[in-house]
Amino acid sequence: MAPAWTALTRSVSPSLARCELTHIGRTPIDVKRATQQHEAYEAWLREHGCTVRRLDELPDSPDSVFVEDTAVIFDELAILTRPGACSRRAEVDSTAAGLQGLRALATIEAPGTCDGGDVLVIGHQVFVGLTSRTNRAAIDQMGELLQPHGYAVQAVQVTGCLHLKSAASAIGPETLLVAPDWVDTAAFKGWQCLDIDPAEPQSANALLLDDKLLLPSAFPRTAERAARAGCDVSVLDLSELARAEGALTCCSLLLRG
Ligand code: CIR
Repeated sequence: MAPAWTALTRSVSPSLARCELTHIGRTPIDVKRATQQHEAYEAWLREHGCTVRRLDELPDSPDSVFVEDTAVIFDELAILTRPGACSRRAEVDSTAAGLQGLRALATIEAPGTCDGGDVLVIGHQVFVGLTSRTNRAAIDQMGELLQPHGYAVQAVQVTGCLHLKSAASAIGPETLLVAPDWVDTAAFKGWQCLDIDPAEPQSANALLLDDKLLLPSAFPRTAERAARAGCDVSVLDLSELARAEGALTCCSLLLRG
Protein backbone atom coordinates (compact mmCIF):
# COMPACT_ATOMS: atom_id res chain seq x y z
CA MET A 1 0.00 0.00 0.00
CA ALA A 2 1.33 3.48 -0.90
CA PRO A 3 2.32 5.61 2.09
CA ALA A 4 -0.43 7.96 3.19
CA TRP A 5 1.78 10.97 3.82
CA THR A 6 4.62 12.92 2.28
CA ALA A 7 6.87 14.64 4.80
CA LEU A 8 9.09 17.48 3.60
CA THR A 9 12.17 17.95 5.76
CA ARG A 10 15.50 19.73 5.46
CA SER A 11 18.84 18.66 6.87
CA VAL A 12 20.33 20.44 9.87
CA SER A 13 22.43 23.42 8.80
CA PRO A 14 26.08 23.40 9.95
CA SER A 15 25.37 26.98 11.09
CA LEU A 16 22.55 25.90 13.48
CA ALA A 17 24.41 27.38 16.45
CA ARG A 18 23.72 30.87 15.00
CA CYS A 19 19.96 30.27 15.17
CA GLU A 20 17.38 32.82 16.25
CA LEU A 21 16.50 32.61 19.95
CA THR A 22 13.62 34.50 21.57
CA HIS A 23 12.51 32.91 24.82
CA ILE A 24 15.48 30.76 25.81
CA GLY A 25 19.14 31.51 26.42
CA ARG A 26 21.96 30.39 24.14
CA THR A 27 23.70 27.15 25.13
CA PRO A 28 26.22 25.20 23.05
CA ILE A 29 24.64 23.05 20.33
CA ASP A 30 26.23 19.79 19.24
CA VAL A 31 25.44 19.96 15.51
CA LYS A 32 26.54 16.39 14.86
CA ARG A 33 24.19 15.15 17.54
CA ALA A 34 21.42 17.43 16.24
CA THR A 35 21.89 15.81 12.83
CA GLN A 36 21.62 12.31 14.32
CA GLN A 37 18.50 13.28 16.27
CA HIS A 38 16.98 14.76 13.12
CA GLU A 39 17.73 11.56 11.21
CA ALA A 40 15.98 9.56 13.94
CA TYR A 41 13.01 11.89 13.56
CA GLU A 42 12.92 11.23 9.80
CA ALA A 43 13.19 7.48 10.48
CA TRP A 44 10.17 7.74 12.83
CA LEU A 45 8.22 9.46 10.05
CA ARG A 46 9.13 6.69 7.59
CA GLU A 47 8.20 3.96 10.08
CA HIS A 48 4.80 5.56 10.47
CA GLY A 49 3.84 5.76 6.81
CA CYS A 50 5.55 8.87 5.45
CA THR A 51 7.57 9.22 2.30
CA VAL A 52 10.27 11.62 3.45
CA ARG A 53 11.47 14.11 0.83
CA ARG A 54 14.31 16.40 1.74
CA LEU A 55 14.20 19.99 0.55
CA ASP A 56 17.44 21.55 -0.69
CA GLU A 57 20.09 22.09 1.95
CA LEU A 58 20.53 25.71 3.04
CA PRO A 59 23.85 25.72 4.91
CA ASP A 60 23.86 29.51 5.34
CA SER A 61 20.37 29.59 6.92
CA PRO A 62 20.87 28.50 10.55
CA ASP A 63 17.17 27.78 11.22
CA SER A 64 16.37 26.10 7.91
CA VAL A 65 15.77 22.66 9.47
CA PHE A 66 12.57 24.14 10.95
CA VAL A 67 10.66 23.84 7.68
CA GLU A 68 7.25 24.12 9.31
CA ASP A 69 7.67 27.87 9.60
CA THR A 70 7.92 28.42 5.84
CA ALA A 71 4.54 27.06 4.72
CA VAL A 72 1.14 25.93 5.95
CA ILE A 73 -0.26 22.85 4.26
CA PHE A 74 -3.90 22.08 3.52
CA ASP A 75 -5.37 19.35 1.30
CA GLU A 76 -6.45 22.04 -1.19
CA LEU A 77 -3.41 24.34 -1.21
CA ALA A 78 -0.23 25.38 0.55
CA ILE A 79 0.31 28.89 1.87
CA LEU A 80 3.92 30.06 1.72
CA THR A 81 4.62 32.23 4.72
CA ARG A 82 6.59 35.43 5.15
CA PRO A 83 8.54 34.51 8.32
CA GLY A 84 8.60 37.02 11.13
CA ALA A 85 12.39 36.83 11.50
CA CYS A 86 14.13 38.53 8.54
CA SER A 87 16.96 35.98 8.78
CA ARG A 88 14.48 33.25 7.81
CA ARG A 89 12.81 34.79 4.75
CA ALA A 90 15.33 33.27 2.32
CA GLU A 91 14.15 29.78 3.31
CA VAL A 92 10.76 30.15 1.65
CA ASP A 93 11.81 29.91 -2.02
CA SER A 94 13.29 26.47 -1.58
CA THR A 95 10.15 25.27 0.23
CA ALA A 96 8.12 26.62 -2.71
CA ALA A 97 10.30 24.62 -5.09
CA GLY A 98 9.75 21.47 -3.01
CA LEU A 99 5.98 21.97 -3.04
CA GLN A 100 5.76 22.37 -6.82
CA GLY A 101 3.44 19.72 -8.20
CA LEU A 102 2.21 18.73 -4.74
CA ARG A 103 -0.10 21.66 -3.93
CA ALA A 104 -1.40 24.87 -5.49
CA LEU A 105 0.60 27.68 -3.91
CA ALA A 106 -0.58 30.92 -2.30
CA THR A 107 1.57 33.45 -0.45
CA ILE A 108 1.43 35.75 2.55
CA GLU A 109 2.38 39.24 1.37
CA ALA A 110 3.88 42.22 3.21
CA PRO A 111 3.02 43.74 5.61
CA GLY A 112 1.89 40.29 6.75
CA THR A 113 4.36 38.15 8.67
CA CYS A 114 3.69 34.58 9.69
CA ASP A 115 5.60 31.55 10.94
CA GLY A 116 3.94 28.21 10.25
CA GLY A 117 4.59 27.28 13.88
CA ASP A 118 1.81 29.71 14.72
CA VAL A 119 -0.79 27.91 12.65
CA LEU A 120 -2.68 25.06 14.28
CA VAL A 121 -5.05 23.26 11.93
CA ILE A 122 -7.54 20.85 13.45
CA GLY A 123 -10.20 19.67 11.01
CA HIS A 124 -11.51 22.79 9.29
CA GLN A 125 -10.63 25.05 12.23
CA VAL A 126 -7.45 27.09 11.87
CA PHE A 127 -6.11 28.75 15.00
CA VAL A 128 -3.38 31.33 14.33
CA GLY A 129 -1.18 32.68 17.11
CA LEU A 130 -0.63 36.40 17.45
CA THR A 131 3.04 36.45 18.40
CA SER A 132 6.29 38.28 17.73
CA ARG A 133 6.41 36.33 14.42
CA THR A 134 2.81 36.42 13.20
CA ASN A 135 0.70 39.55 12.83
CA ARG A 136 -2.92 40.45 12.22
CA ALA A 137 -2.31 41.31 8.54
CA ALA A 138 -1.15 37.75 7.86
CA ILE A 139 -4.10 36.29 9.75
CA ASP A 140 -6.51 38.39 7.67
CA GLN A 141 -4.82 37.20 4.45
CA MET A 142 -5.06 33.61 5.61
CA GLY A 143 -8.77 34.05 6.30
CA GLU A 144 -9.33 35.31 2.75
CA LEU A 145 -7.33 32.46 1.21
CA LEU A 146 -9.01 29.75 3.27
CA GLN A 147 -12.62 30.87 3.54
CA PRO A 148 -13.48 29.61 0.01
CA HIS A 149 -12.26 26.16 1.06
CA GLY A 150 -14.50 26.05 4.12
CA TYR A 151 -11.91 26.75 6.83
CA ALA A 152 -12.60 29.06 9.77
CA VAL A 153 -9.60 31.15 10.85
CA GLN A 154 -9.37 32.41 14.41
CA ALA A 155 -6.63 34.56 15.98
CA VAL A 156 -5.33 33.43 19.37
CA GLN A 157 -3.17 35.59 21.64
CA VAL A 158 0.00 33.83 22.81
CA THR A 159 2.36 35.07 25.54
CA GLY A 160 5.61 33.72 26.94
CA CYS A 161 6.59 31.33 24.16
CA LEU A 162 7.66 31.51 20.52
CA HIS A 163 4.68 30.10 18.64
CA LEU A 164 1.09 29.04 19.16
CA LYS A 165 2.16 25.43 18.64
CA SER A 166 4.64 25.77 21.51
CA ALA A 167 1.49 26.35 23.60
CA ALA A 168 -1.06 24.04 21.96
CA SER A 169 -0.98 21.17 19.49
CA ALA A 170 -3.44 18.55 18.27
CA ILE A 171 -3.21 15.11 19.89
CA GLY A 172 -6.42 13.67 18.43
CA PRO A 173 -9.21 14.60 16.03
CA GLU A 174 -10.90 16.71 18.69
CA THR A 175 -8.26 17.08 21.39
CA LEU A 176 -5.50 19.60 22.04
CA LEU A 177 -2.50 19.36 24.35
CA VAL A 178 -2.16 22.79 25.97
CA ALA A 179 0.20 24.85 28.14
CA PRO A 180 -2.36 27.07 29.91
CA ASP A 181 0.29 29.56 31.11
CA TRP A 182 1.00 30.58 27.48
CA VAL A 183 -2.43 30.58 25.88
CA ASP A 184 -5.92 31.23 27.20
CA THR A 185 -7.67 27.91 26.73
CA ALA A 186 -11.00 29.76 26.44
CA ALA A 187 -9.91 30.26 22.81
CA PHE A 188 -10.44 26.53 22.29
CA LYS A 189 -14.07 26.44 23.36
CA GLY A 190 -15.72 23.28 22.08
CA TRP A 191 -12.44 21.34 21.81
CA GLN A 192 -11.18 18.93 24.44
CA CYS A 193 -8.03 20.21 26.13
CA LEU A 194 -5.46 18.13 27.99
CA ASP A 195 -3.11 20.22 30.12
CA ILE A 196 0.61 19.46 30.02
CA ASP A 197 2.32 18.50 33.26
CA PRO A 198 3.21 21.86 34.88
CA ALA A 199 6.72 20.58 35.67
CA GLU A 200 7.38 20.39 31.89
CA PRO A 201 6.39 23.83 30.56
CA GLN A 202 7.80 23.25 27.06
CA SER A 203 5.94 20.01 26.44
CA ALA A 204 2.83 21.19 24.56
CA ASN A 205 4.28 20.62 21.10
CA ALA A 206 3.47 17.06 19.99
CA LEU A 207 3.46 15.63 16.47
CA LEU A 208 0.32 13.73 15.52
CA LEU A 209 0.45 11.43 12.51
CA ASP A 210 -2.88 9.64 12.04
CA ASP A 211 -3.32 8.08 15.51
CA LYS A 212 0.38 8.04 16.46
CA LEU A 213 1.73 10.73 18.73
CA LEU A 214 5.37 11.74 19.09
CA LEU A 215 6.73 13.70 22.07
CA PRO A 216 10.27 14.62 23.11
CA SER A 217 11.74 12.17 25.63
CA ALA A 218 12.54 15.18 27.82
CA PHE A 219 8.87 15.30 28.84
CA PRO A 220 7.96 11.92 30.40
CA ARG A 221 5.25 13.35 32.64
CA THR A 222 3.29 14.92 29.81
CA ALA A 223 3.84 11.78 27.71
CA GLU A 224 2.36 9.75 30.57
CA ARG A 225 -0.66 12.09 30.72
CA ALA A 226 -1.20 11.71 26.96
CA ALA A 227 -0.89 7.91 27.19
CA ARG A 228 -3.39 7.84 30.05
CA ALA A 229 -5.75 9.89 27.89
CA GLY A 230 -5.60 7.09 25.29
CA CYS A 231 -2.89 8.35 22.91
CA ASP A 232 -0.45 5.94 21.26
CA VAL A 233 2.72 7.77 22.33
CA SER A 234 6.32 7.37 21.23
CA VAL A 235 9.23 9.54 22.30
CA LEU A 236 12.49 10.73 20.72
CA ASP A 237 15.47 12.61 22.11
CA LEU A 238 15.59 16.00 20.35
CA SER A 239 17.68 17.83 22.92
CA GLU A 240 19.93 19.69 20.45
CA LEU A 241 17.07 21.02 18.32
CA ALA A 242 15.39 22.19 21.54
CA ARG A 243 18.49 24.31 22.24
CA ALA A 244 17.65 26.11 18.99
CA GLU A 245 14.10 26.69 20.32
CA GLY A 246 12.83 24.07 17.91
CA ALA A 247 10.22 21.48 18.72
CA LEU A 248 8.72 18.47 16.96
CA THR A 249 6.18 19.81 14.53
CA CYS A 250 8.64 22.38 13.22
CA CYS A 251 10.93 19.83 11.57
CA SER A 252 8.46 18.68 8.89
CA LEU A 253 5.70 19.74 6.55
CA LEU A 254 3.16 16.94 6.32
CA LEU A 255 1.11 16.46 3.18
CA ARG A 256 -1.66 13.90 2.96
CA GLY A 257 -1.26 11.76 -0.17
C1 CIR B 1 13.47 30.41 15.32
O1 CIR B 1 13.56 31.17 16.27
O2 CIR B 1 12.90 30.73 14.29
C2 CIR B 1 14.10 29.04 15.42
N1 CIR B 1 15.29 29.12 16.22
C3 CIR B 1 13.16 28.04 16.03
C4 CIR B 1 11.94 27.81 15.18
C5 CIR B 1 11.08 26.72 15.70
N2 CIR B 1 9.95 26.58 14.90
C6 CIR B 1 8.81 26.04 15.31
O3 CIR B 1 8.68 25.67 16.44
N3 CIR B 1 7.80 25.99 14.44
